[in-house]
Amino acid sequence: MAATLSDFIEQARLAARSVLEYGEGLINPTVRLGITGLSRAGKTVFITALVHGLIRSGRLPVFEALSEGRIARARLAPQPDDAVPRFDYESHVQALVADRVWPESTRQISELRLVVEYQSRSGAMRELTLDMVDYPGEWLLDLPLLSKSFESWSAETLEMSRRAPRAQLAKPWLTHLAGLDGASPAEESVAIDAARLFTEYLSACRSERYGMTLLPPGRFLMPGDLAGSPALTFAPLDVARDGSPPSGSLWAMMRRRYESYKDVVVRPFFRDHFARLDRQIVLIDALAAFNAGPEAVSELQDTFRSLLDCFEIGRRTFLSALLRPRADRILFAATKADHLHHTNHDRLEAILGRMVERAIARADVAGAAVDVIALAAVRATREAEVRQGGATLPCIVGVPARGEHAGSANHKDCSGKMFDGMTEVAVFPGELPDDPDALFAPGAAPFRGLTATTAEEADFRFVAFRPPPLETAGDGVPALPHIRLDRALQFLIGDRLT
Ligand SMILES: Nc1nc2c(ncn2[C@@H]2O[C@H](COP(=O)(O)OP(=O)(O)O)[C@@H](O)[C@H]2O)c(=O)[nH]1
Ligand SMILES: [Mg+2]
Repeated sequence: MAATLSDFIEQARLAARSVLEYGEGLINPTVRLGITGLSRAGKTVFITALVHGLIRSGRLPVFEALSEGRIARARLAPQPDDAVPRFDYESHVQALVADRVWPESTRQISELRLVVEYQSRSGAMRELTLDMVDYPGEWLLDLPLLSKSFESWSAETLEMSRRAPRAQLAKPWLTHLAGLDGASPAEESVAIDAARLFTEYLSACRSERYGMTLLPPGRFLMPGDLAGSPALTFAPLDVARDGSPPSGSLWAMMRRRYESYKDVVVRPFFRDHFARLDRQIVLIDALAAFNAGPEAVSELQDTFRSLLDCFEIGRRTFLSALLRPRADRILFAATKADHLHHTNHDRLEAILGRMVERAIARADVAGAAVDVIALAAVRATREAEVRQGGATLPCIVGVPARGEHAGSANHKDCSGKMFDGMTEVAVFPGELPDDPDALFAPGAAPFRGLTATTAEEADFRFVAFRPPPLETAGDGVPALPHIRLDRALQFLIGDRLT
């Protein structure tokens, strides 16, 4: 990418702040942890469970500082950024623990500071400040746009829209596009129509049935206060990759707005948030992809690639020698593993590992440690073996949320039934393939999801459960049950507490 003046200004600002933050870091060791994921991936639940676990000393045996008894106390403290909303920890805990409902969803960035008082392995008392930043994964997936021209972004987006199952969803937009001439005079009403049809296509791809995940520009699906502004009123055009637009043309207008989107949305996000992260966890609802079908699962693999590209782009484009190395640990976590029997947790992890392996080989995120994990920040289910027609099915037991439907892949007794939100049931969610290669073999269609069939016929059906009652930890402190939350914590901050 050619460096522009705004990139240089960006770098200078980043460098100045980095020096400042570095100075503060010497006095007060601080880890800035980014928690990202597409909407509904489980960010709010993850942060709430993590903070609850640390403040209440939950059951976290793999998290060494805690299991070795070296954490004296963890407490919330005022956050460093005045202009970022505070993560509403208290309400979220109230919802989860007292009301046993999932916290309400939020769609903006938020921040929370936690101070951990601990004893180092050498015996000295120390403090680690943990700043957690919760931001939409959609914004992260915008970073690759920084290195793409309007023309190459258009070409890539068009190419993708012609593949199954996107092609059928893209029809109205593509039909409109076929009638457009990029060289014709710019007209606002044409841009508005194109942007609307393009946005409708993106939002159809994201639906539960199709479960597509690679849908930039992120703000088209989450416009916030930019809704209706010119920076969001553009769409790809069918123009030459290396061409340039006649002045005053529709093409010139679309290109200018695409560049504005980068200036107004993507660069500030990069500068103010992404470039300052020391550690990163990316939460992924892989089970939503399994609900949708093999196409969604295979798209997840492309999404990983794009995510790893983001970290690579960060290093290549913006970081100068003055900046301390950032995001030196990246954890990809499949959330809601409690929707599976434990025999499937390892399979889920193996599938993710396989997806990331390819992505890492390509993205070359030199210098950062990358790992994958299947976890449930809050475990809403127990396990049970259920006998059915001579076979034993590995089931999970929980209270399905009110209004959820069971599919035929679930336990026979409740097929097609609607749940009341009070009754505990055993369900069989389906089994993940034990050989990840089977999923990604060319032309393989190893299972049926919502994309191809009905909920009743689909091979997987992950119903939503209500949050669980509290468990009591060894010392009588009530704790939220989880799966591998302690392993995630150990990877993300364990080394900073030694
Ligand atoms: N069973 C289970 N469900 C979860 C878990 N985490 C999230 N969920 C479900 O996913 C939904 C979205 O989670 P949330 O944290 O709000 O997602 P966010 O949009 O990424 O902040 C919740 O309302 C829950 O239904 C988990 O650990 N276990
Ligand atoms: Mg949230």
